[in-house]
Amino acid sequence: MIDPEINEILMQNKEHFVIPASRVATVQADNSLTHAFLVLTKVRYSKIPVLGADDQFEGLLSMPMITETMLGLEKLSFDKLDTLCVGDVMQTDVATIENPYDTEDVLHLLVDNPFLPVVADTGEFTGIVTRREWMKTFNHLVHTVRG
Ligand code: 2BA
Repeated sequence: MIDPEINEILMQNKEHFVIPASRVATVQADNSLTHAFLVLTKVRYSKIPVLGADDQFEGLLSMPMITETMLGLEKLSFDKLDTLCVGDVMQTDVATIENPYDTEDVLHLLVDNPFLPVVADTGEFTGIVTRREWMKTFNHLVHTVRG
């Protein structure tokens, strides 16, 4: 269990915990892989959320998931990029959180995941919690706690 006094200091930074959906780069599950290839190249993030109808969270997409479909025996082929869509290749076994302020849960999951999608109980994607923002929170903590 996290010490309540420590948790209180962590929560002083709580307005920065979530990057809202409006500021997160995403693709739609029914987008072609050609479109997704261009988006990932442009935004430069290694993995981004995939959304379905009504902003429902569907999964995550990275460039290797796309380039895997281009591998031939001796050369790369772009042929499948227009016939397959994001939903065909995305990762669906994804750790998500409903409550971004559940410190215990978030810290455990951020060990193995660089970011966590925040998903409401309705399935709607509302934003992400990133390691970067949490590192800033820790920085604040270690400069605040006195022995
Ligand atoms: P990565 O793309 O592997 O990025 C690792 C770290 O590199 C990021 O950590 C950030 O500090 C920096 N970084 C990478 N691309 C950046 C860019 N275009 N602008 C600014 N900084 C960039 P975090 O900020 O902790 O993000 C962790 C992961 O969360 C990222 O891993 C990415 O997969 C995802 N992510 C973060 N912000 C995002 C956003 N606005 N839209 C979509 N995905 C995002």
